[in-house]
Amino acid sequence: MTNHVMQSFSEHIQQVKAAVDPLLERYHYEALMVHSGAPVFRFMDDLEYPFKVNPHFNWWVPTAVPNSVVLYRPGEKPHLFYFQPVDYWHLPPAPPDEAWANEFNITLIRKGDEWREHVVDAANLAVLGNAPRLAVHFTQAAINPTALIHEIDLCRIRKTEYEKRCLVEANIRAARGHNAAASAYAAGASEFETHLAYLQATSHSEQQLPYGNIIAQNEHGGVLHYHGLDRTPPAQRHSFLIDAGAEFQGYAADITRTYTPDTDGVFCDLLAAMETAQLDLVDGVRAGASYVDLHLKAHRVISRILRDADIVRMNPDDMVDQRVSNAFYPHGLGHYLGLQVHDVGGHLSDEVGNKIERPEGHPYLRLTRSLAVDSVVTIEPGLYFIPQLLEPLKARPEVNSAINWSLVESLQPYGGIRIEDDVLVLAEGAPRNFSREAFSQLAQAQAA
Ligand SMILES: [Mn+2]
Repeated sequence: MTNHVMQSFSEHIQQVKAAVDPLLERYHYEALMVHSGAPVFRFMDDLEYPFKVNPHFNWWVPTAVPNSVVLYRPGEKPHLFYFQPVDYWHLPPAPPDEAWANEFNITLIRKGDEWREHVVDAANLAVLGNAPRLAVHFTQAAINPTALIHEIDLCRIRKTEYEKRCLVEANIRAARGHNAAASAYAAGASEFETHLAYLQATSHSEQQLPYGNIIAQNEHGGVLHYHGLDRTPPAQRHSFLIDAGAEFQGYAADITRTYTPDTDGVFCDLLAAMETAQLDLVDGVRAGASYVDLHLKAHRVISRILRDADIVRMNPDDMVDQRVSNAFYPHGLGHYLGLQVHDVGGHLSDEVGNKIERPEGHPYLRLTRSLAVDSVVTIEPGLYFIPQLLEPLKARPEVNSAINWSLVESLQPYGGIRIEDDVLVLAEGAPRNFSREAFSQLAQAQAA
């Protein structure tokens, strides 16, 4: 493990405890139990789906181990029941790493439910997890109580120093992959070959990626979650969109870049304009700023780009008001990032049980809160030429006549543009851009 990151782990655990203590008191729980999750088997099969750890467990323990439990009573050292079976079929989890083991009292358990005999006082216990066996041991009310989870999720929005360092490492790892993918594309690779180059450079197996790579050439860039991975490159190469991440101790990076082999022309101009727009939107990530406002600003900026490129001959504000920009930019500006790629809390109100609704006409916006110091968000504006979304505009005579359809058709083979960075909200001034920092760190290392 990276020393520099783990130096801040002890402080992280103290902060997690300090966040959880008042919540347990408020809701009258004597203790919190977090289960890491159980493997899920395929239907009528003895093969498991790839194991994904309960992020609530990962918030406490920096490793993805199944059938394990953290039991925490305020004022005490958290107790970790760590699953290490005697198993000659599978590689058992490695012993707890000394870099974090000191923060816990640790009992190694050999069987799935062995922690149960140690968790005696179940009456005032809050249990977080989704292992089916939890329902055998606890009442429905004890498992995943919604008010407590709401409040814990609010805590998880603000990242500790340890979490920031994990996100930095994840970004460096992802940037390595992106550089390799860009080189592969420049050398004429197919989507599939580019994907393999990405895995090699990040040293991730497919299952370790925080989300499935989106590696899209030409019109595939206009399929928002494209996972096709064509084995042969297209005869004519117009564009390359890659949305791919990496993880570090459970924390995710989520980066998107778009390239074209063209050296001039409308798509080149659009790409340059979107790069400028994205950086400007990143600069708007300030403590206290409304993410909804930032998302709506993205609509205005993209509308201006559409007008300047002579794609839509309309006033940019009218484009936004009449939802024309939604046909070119049909997703949200981004989301929280952390242990989950689309991290928790995006719509939570500070008032427990309430949510902050999305603005009308923007059903895919994943974040509606104002930005708090130490929260991490993605900024990922996009501009696409998606036939299913553009076609309905033809039925609106005034909009139809404002669109330069021949130009739109010439751009459809390019699919689209998305540029995405991972950004930390600072107390004052412009944010920290983990993704751009990662790319420049790698460029400097290469130059040295
Ligand atoms: Mn994203």
